[in-house]
Amino acid sequence: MTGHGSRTITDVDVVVCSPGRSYVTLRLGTADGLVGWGDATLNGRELAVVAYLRDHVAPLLLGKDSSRIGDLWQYLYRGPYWRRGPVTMAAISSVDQALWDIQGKAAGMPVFQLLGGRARERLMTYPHASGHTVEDAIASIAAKLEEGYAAVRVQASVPGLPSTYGIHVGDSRDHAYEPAHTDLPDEEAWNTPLYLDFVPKLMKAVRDELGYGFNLLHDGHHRLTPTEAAWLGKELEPQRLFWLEDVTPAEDQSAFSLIKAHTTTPLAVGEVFNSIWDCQQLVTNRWIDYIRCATTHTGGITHMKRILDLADLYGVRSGCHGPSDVSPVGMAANIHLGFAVPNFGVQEFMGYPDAAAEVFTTSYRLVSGHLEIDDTVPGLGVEVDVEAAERFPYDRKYLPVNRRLDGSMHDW
Ligand code: CS2
Ligand code: MG
Repeated sequence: MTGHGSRTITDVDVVVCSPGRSYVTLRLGTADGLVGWGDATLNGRELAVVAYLRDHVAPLLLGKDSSRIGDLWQYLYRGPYWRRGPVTMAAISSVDQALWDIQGKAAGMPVFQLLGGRARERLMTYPHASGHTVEDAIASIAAKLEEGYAAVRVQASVPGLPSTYGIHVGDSRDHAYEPAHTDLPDEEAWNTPLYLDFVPKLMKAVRDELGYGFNLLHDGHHRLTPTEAAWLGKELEPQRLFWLEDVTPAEDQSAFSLIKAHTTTPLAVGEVFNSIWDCQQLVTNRWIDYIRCATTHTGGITHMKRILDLADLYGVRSGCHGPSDVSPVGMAANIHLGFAVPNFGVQEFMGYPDAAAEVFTTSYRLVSGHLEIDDTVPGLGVEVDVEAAERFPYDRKYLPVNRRLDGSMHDW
């Protein structure tokens, strides 16, 4: 639908910057001067989404009515013949977020008000704790609990492997810590027996030392077979985890039927999903407990709301992906949903490099390990300083790849 009114989209820009991490941010402007921001960051493949937006989406948006959020979503999803996939869906997500941002600004309301209004005072948040030894990992969790967090994810170096993904170097508040992001992919080594031997010992030591008064999480990064995952879930039952994440690659959704049949450890998955169809069997068969999709990669607020509504019918709660490679704009979209939906579970919040704060300012803030939001700021509440962004030109980085000890490729 072409728009002729004040809400007509008159300009479309894509801002690419790397203030410590790389971010792709869509800017939509309307005839009446409103500006909406959307996150289109696809870690390690950023420029593919930039091209999709600039070359194929921007021409379609100019002249459209920005208030028709649902119809524009359908237009971008059904229109191009080719559906889904991370590049397409990250692009659609950013348009959708920017349109909700504009809608909120036009209404003078924060987006969560448009989604049904505040359902809770603050969001439980989990950070990453890690260590090269069990003792270091426990100290890292203890420091997070001291800060007020009620939930903590823990990873530790697997003895016998030269390196383990997700372990911080230096101060864990230094978000340059993911040593993983390099000019060409690092090669990491993987060995399942060593991992399966270690993780139950790690989790038992954590509970023995720190007790059961907080929510404990662990991420498997898609590295086990369904049978191995079922064994690990059973083994960890005495440690009463909040969740065990990404135990196996989830292209094969039915693999989770086997895992779920064998363990009461709650399961979370979905950070690499990009549509409701990736979640459908997992949710409707009750094979998972938490759905991890991020608003940035799963079609924006419009589509995430549908996923979370479907999930709620089956007792599945949200646990939106929130690493530092989802930008503060995408994080805000997760947070507005989190404040409004009935089935909020937890919000991952890994934090951002200090330089990111020069580019993005937010109306949400972290207070004692929980997220709060300012009721008075309309839209998504994130402003982007484009001049500051220019000080941080795009810097291509890769995640590591993962090889078994015999040299063959393993899952991420
Ligand atoms: C991780 C991420 O946050 C998580 O749960 O799995 O750190 C992930 O490795 C990165 O987002 C990859 O882009
Ligand atoms: Mg993960």
